[in-house]
Amino acid sequence: MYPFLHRRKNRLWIFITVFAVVLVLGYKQPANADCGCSIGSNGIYVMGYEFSATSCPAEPPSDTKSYTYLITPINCVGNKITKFTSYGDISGTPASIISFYTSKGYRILRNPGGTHFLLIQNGTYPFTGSVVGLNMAGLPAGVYSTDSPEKLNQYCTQFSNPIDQDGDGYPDCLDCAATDPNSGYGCTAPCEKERQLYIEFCGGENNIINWNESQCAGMCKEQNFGPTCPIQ
Ligand SMILES: [Ca+2]
Repeated sequence: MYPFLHRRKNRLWIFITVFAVVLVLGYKQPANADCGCSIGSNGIYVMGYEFSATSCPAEPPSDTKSYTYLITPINCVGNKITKFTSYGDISGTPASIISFYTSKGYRILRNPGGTHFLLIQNGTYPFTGSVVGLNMAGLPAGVYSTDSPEKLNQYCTQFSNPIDQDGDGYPDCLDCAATDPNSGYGCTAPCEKERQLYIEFCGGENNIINWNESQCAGMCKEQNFGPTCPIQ
């Protein structure tokens, strides 16, 4: 057998094996189930504020970089974080916002980059329900995250920038699959492996984009490779 063909056959088996493993392990629940809430035992549905930065996080992320944030008062309506009205915007660093609002008693849920905050009210009429799966009852002022911190990359109510191509609330720069509305977090590693293997098998990304069937050896039936891993 020609060494080239032998190598190609080995690659085919590696491809099939890894694809099967990725399919089994890489399946994720749709990300759109997030931005959820529930009302607590005191019946208070007024939650506080959502702050959504109008630009992407600094690289590397920094809590001392200044952003402009849209301010949205939010309520919990029908188990969804819902816009109540608009308050315009504010400029500041993640550090300054955290410092100011914790001093006012707020419980702050933040994304890793510091571009998205949910400020949950406390005091006389505290919100005691859950926010993105986190139970707020009795929680003191402070900074909190969720079990998967990237869940909080999903903006819940309003924003126009950064761009969100698939409309799932995760801006492109915070979305692990920017053209798949069912994937917003938790898919980077398996998707990237799957994508790289696909590109390698087909002898380069151009062969996929231009759909070179002989290079792809009959393995690649669609330009978009599976529901969670589009070629971007
Ligand atoms: Ca998105």
